[in-house]
Amino acid sequence: MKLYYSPGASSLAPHIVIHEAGLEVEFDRVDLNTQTTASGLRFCKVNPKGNVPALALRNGEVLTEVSVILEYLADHVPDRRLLPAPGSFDRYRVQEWVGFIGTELHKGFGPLWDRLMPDAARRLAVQCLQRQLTYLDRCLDGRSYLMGDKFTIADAYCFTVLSWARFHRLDLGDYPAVRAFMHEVANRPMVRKAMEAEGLMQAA
Ligand SMILES: N[C@@H](CCC(=O)N[C@@H](CS)C(=O)NCC(=O)O)C(=O)O
Repeated sequence: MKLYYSPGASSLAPHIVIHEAGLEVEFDRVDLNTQTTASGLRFCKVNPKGNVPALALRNGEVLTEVSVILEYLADHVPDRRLLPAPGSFDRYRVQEWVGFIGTELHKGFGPLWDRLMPDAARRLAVQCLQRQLTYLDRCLDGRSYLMGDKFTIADAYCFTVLSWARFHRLDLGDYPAVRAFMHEVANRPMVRKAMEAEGLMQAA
C-alpha cells in the first residue's frame, strides 16, 4: 500500500494509524499547491478530487476519504483494536465520532484556511468551532480518549484536526479536557513517529 500525504494535513490521521497498527506502507508526499507528488506523479491521476489522504492498494484500487481509509487500515489489524469489531455497538460509537470530526471539526476549519475569507465569516467559523469544542470538552472530561481508555482511529483523526487550532488563533486552553487529550495523544510513541516522519516535531 502507498499513502499519499501532505505534512500536517488530514492525512496525518491515517499516517498515525499505520504506525499504531504496525503496517508496512510506502509514502508519497503531495505538494497540494502544484498537485504533484515527490515521486513525480500528477496527483489528479491518483485522486481526481485533489485531496489527501489517498491510499493506493496492491490491487490497483485507490481509496480516498479519511473516514474510509482509517476504517480500512484498522480492519487490517483487528487485534490492535483501533476500531471495535464489525457488528459491535462500540463500532458505531467510533463511527459516530469519526462522522462528527469529519463534518463538524475537519470541515469546520475549512473556511479558516481561505485567505480571502472576510473577517465576519471567519469569526462565525471560529464561533462554530468553539461550540463544537465545548461539546467535545464535556465528552472528554474524565477520560483519556474519545472511547474511554482505548485509543481508536477517532482519536488519531481528532488529534490531527485539532492540531490546526494553533494556525488560527483558536485557543485550546479554554478547553482543559481537550488540551489534556491533545497532550496524551501527542505523547504516544507511534504518534510521535508519524509526526517526526512528516517533519512536524518542531512545529508541535
Ligand atoms: N473529504 C475529504 C477531505 C480531505 C481534505 O480536506 N484534504 C485536504 C487537506 S486536509 C486537501 O487535500 N485539500 C486540497 C488542497 O488544499 O488543495 C476526506 O475526508 O478525505
